[in-house]
Amino acid sequence: MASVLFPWLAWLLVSLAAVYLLGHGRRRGRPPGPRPLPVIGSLHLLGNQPHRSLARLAKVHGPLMSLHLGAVTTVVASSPAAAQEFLQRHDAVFSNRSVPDAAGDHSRNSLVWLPNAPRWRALRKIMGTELFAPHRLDALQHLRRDKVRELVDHVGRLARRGEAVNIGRVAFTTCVNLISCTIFSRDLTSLDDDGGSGEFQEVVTDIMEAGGSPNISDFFPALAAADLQGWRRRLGRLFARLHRTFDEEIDARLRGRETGGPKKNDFLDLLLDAAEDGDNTARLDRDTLRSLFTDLFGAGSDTSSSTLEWAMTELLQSPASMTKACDELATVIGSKRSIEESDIDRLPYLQAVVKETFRLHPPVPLLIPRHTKVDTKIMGYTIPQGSRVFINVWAMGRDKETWPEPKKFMPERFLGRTVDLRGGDFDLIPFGAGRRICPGMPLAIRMVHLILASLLNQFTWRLPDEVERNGVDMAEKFGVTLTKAVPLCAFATPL
Ligand code: HEM
Ligand SMILES: *[C@@H]1O[C@H](CO)[C@@H](O)[C@H](O)[C@H]1NC(C)=O
Ligand SMILES: CC(=O)N[C@H]1CO[C@H](CO)[C@@H](O)[C@@H]1O
Repeated sequence: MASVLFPWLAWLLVSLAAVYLLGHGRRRGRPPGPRPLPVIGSLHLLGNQPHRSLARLAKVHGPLMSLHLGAVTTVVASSPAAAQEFLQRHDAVFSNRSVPDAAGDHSRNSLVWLPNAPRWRALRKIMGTELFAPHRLDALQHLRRDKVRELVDHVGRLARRGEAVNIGRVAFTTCVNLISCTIFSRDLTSLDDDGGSGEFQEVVTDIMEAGGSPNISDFFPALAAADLQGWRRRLGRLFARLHRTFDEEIDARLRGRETGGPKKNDFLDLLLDAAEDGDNTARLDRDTLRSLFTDLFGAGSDTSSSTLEWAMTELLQSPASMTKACDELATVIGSKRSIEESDIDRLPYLQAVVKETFRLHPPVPLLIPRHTKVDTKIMGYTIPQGSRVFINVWAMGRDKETWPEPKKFMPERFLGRTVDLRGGDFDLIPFGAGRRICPGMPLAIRMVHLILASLLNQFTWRLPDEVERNGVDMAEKFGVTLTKAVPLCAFATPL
């Protein structure tokens, strides 16, 4: 019997090995993934909702998967355990970015794209110990309080005129102004002047969209110099417009300082002070300031306002949660008083609403891509040098292993258990984790809670009738930020 079977078995083994070697020869030891096509690899599987397609692929290939996107090996982590490997255990190895071609010159001075080297570390240090330190944020909170009062007044005016409120739009303007108060002690846009803020919003959303769109140059680095689709040129123009605005602020402040004007102790003053200090590692020249401000507005405004729009969208479709959030505010604050940033600690249900919103609608669904120059072993697989690494927090938020009834908006799930959203708990990492964690997180957390609480504490909200009947269109638009494709408009009634 054995003699009959042997040649057949041998043939089977040899051919299996051949298939294996031909198909996977270049990917031995790498995380599993879809079989690539010639040239494009698996690009055709990505579509225009990459976070969703990658989540579907991860269901087949597992929480640590690798795929060829064009000429670039791309590794995707889709579970808390896999994310932890990259962002905690091997954080140092993966703390460089994979820089999209469209970033162009901007990446040379940008906190977001600079590699983990002394200059980036010096800039991060200024962020952590100066700009976003709690005492600094506290010192400027009166400016943010004024901006939120303006928002409430503006919504009140719209309510009296019977006009619907475009939540994303007003939230965006308010977030931009909260950030610009914190940086420049001044507004950059206004709620009433639709033209001006419209333009600023357009520039920032264009930058976010262009920055997030998968582009030929990023999958075929050899073609990047040609900038085939013109994204680098287009973004270059958008950046130039922002830089003009920032230059005006910086020049005016420098003139003021020369003539001995009073210090404002906002971010700009702190940065100008730091620039005058001897230590030059951060190299705070004009180009760097421009890039830094571009980063802060770019990374801070769309992300925060999109969170607010999704939070309101979910609450408007979940009356029980809306009632609980409003009852909590009525009990703890009362509609007579405006919310302070220090009140947030006393609003556990509101915090749960924000966490639940981050779980279902993480503003940065794949985090910002990491990159490594060395081969690294993770979960028994080899992550080859040169890989681009995505952490699919969108998939993690909807995984039924971690979250019972994952599709349901249910803030209560966060009441019984303590889940930290600041990078300490890998189940929920909307801000990333490790060395590259979002440095603006302390400001973002204040802004989002403050604005949401103020909108809920002063008004009751309802959807337009036809939307109430047909349901809210929940479609997403993928970019660096995952925004709502159809803007949410709702009617407010003052309490
Ligand atoms: C809801 C609001 C926000 C969310 C969800 C968010 C999320 C993120 C995420 C996921 C990253 C990448 C982290 C990683 O790679 O592990 C990031 C990076 C960054 N964020 Fe935020 N962010 C928000 C608001 C802000 C604000 C308000 C600012 C500043 C004003 C800001 C400034 C930055 C900067 C400068 C980086 C790059 C850091 C680096 O590469 O070293 N973000 N953010
Ligand atoms: C990160 O980038 C820097 C500068 O390009 C390089 O020196 C360093 O080796 C990189 N680190 C890793 C782990 O890839
Ligand atoms: C190849 C590719 O996906 N190109 C994209 C580059 O970015 C723009 C902006 O969203 C997309 O429209 C292109 O399809």
